[in-house]
Amino acid sequence: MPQLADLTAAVAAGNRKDTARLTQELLDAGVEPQVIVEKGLVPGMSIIGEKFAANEIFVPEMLIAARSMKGALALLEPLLADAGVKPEHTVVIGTVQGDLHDIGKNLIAMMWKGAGFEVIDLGTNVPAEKFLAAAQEHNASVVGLSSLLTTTMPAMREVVKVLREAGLTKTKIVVGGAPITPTFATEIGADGYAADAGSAVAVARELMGITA
Ligand code: B1M
Repeated sequence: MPQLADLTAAVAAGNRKDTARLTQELLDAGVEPQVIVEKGLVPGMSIIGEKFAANEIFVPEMLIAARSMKGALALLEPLLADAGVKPEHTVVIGTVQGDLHDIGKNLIAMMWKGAGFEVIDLGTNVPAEKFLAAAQEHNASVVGLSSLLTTTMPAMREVVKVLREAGLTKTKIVVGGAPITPTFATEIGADGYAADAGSAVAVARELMGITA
């Protein structure tokens, strides 16, 4: 049986074929999809991030690693997102304006689907007005905002401001992403902060008052 560390190495090497093969082999061996994500794939992206910060690799290598991870996530999505229940709550999610990172956001979307929510994914580089329009159109219970860059944190603040000014009383705002902290979430007036995909489910459920 392959080890999770082999998968981490394949992602970090940007080896799309090996990443997909090892993901499938780990699944076949009975390893939980969430474990594959958290202990196999995500650490590979962390290695990439460290190497980029140290100028050992550049944007093209980050892109290649991201493609490998996305290939693996495509294999895992049906398992992570299959709730088997009729959704009662709609959530809107997107990466804020100026930011093109979507792997973490996609993961949260999959987990929210898996938790039984209807997910409207607005993609990346989403302006505040688009979040507002989608929240109104779909009568969203939650709007989820992702930001991976310190430079796009102000865009997150702007979305919260626009949603608040529009007076959406029912809609809760959940924020997350590598540079986001609970303190920042409180400061900009978000209702919830989640550090990762697992806690994003817990936070959304709590805000919707789902206890069972
Ligand atoms: Co970019 N990038 N990148 N990048 N990139 C980072 C974020 C960086 C930390 C790398 C580094 O320097 N170490 C750095 C940001 C520094 C900073 O602002 N402090 C950085 C930079 C600088 C840049 C560019 C500016 C580089 C350049 O052009 N010079 C550029 C910006 C482009 C833009 O957005 N305008 C850029 C571009 C790219 C690529 C396009 C090449 C590619 C993205 C491909 C894609 O997403 N389709 C990329 C990548 C791959 C990364 C790293 C290596 C990996 C990101 C990732 O996918 N991680 C990243 C370094 C790192 O994160 N260690 C880096 C895996 C993913 C599962 O984790 O997204 O953190 P993450 O999501 C987590 C949590 O954050 C949380 O849960 C997720 C699951 O656990 N979470 C939420 C995320 N959203 C949430 C929402 C929630 C709740 C939780 O509620 C709604």
